[in-house]
Amino acid sequence: MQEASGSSAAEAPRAVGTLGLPEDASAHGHRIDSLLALSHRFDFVLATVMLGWLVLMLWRFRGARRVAADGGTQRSRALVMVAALIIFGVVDGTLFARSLGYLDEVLWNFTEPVGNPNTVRLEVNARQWAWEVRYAGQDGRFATADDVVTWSELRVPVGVPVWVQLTSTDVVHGLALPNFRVKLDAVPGRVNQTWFQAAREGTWEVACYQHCGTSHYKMRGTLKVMAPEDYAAWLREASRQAARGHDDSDAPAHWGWEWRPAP
Ligand SMILES: [Cu+2]
Repeated sequence: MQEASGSSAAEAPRAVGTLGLPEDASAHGHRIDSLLALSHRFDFVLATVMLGWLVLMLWRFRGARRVAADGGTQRSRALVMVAALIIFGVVDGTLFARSLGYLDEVLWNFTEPVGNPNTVRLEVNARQWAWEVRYAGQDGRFATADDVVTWSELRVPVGVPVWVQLTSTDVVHGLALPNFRVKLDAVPGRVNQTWFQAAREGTWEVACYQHCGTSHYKMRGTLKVMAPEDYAAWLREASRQAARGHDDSDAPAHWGWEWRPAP
């Protein structure tokens, strides 16, 4: 067990990109952002049409003293129904299809992290109120004496897949990496999985997105994206220190598990 940290949360930047979203520092986050942007464009067009229609009608009937709805004709009702179905099909159909594409090609597609020999694997244990992050250490295996554990500080190298397995020891927490468009529930008794890839170096924010108790706000951490050689050097030294300080009798510290296969 090694490297208790978490004091550096205040350093995390609050960069803001387009649409007021947190700056995207990931390889695939732009796909989420473009879906949101598309959704906003649909909203804008529909709101403009509806408000325009409202203003037009106010103008058209401005002199009327008594106006009663006549329910329209059969033809006008059919036209409204057809227009509503077309709008629903185009707007929701497009968003649905593109969301499915993202799920199939990125979020639920583990061929990239499984197949890439440089993939970094992390076991994350959420607890009230910190993120315990476990790295396999020099032997490449989890739940062994040279595992490195950091508190509320994730470290990953840039440009390679990061495969996360996540659980919780107490209540439901939510791992959020806003700059990487990652959100994943941490549920006691199960191991949830996701993956992402950092596009550039820097320090980013980690948050808990489930209200998990009175000190929920303390689950703010940092994600450090490092140059691969810096990451390797850090892990080598931390793993050496961890092996030296390993204590077999410290049962609560040994929460790691054998790496699970991809879902
Ligand atoms: Cu939490």
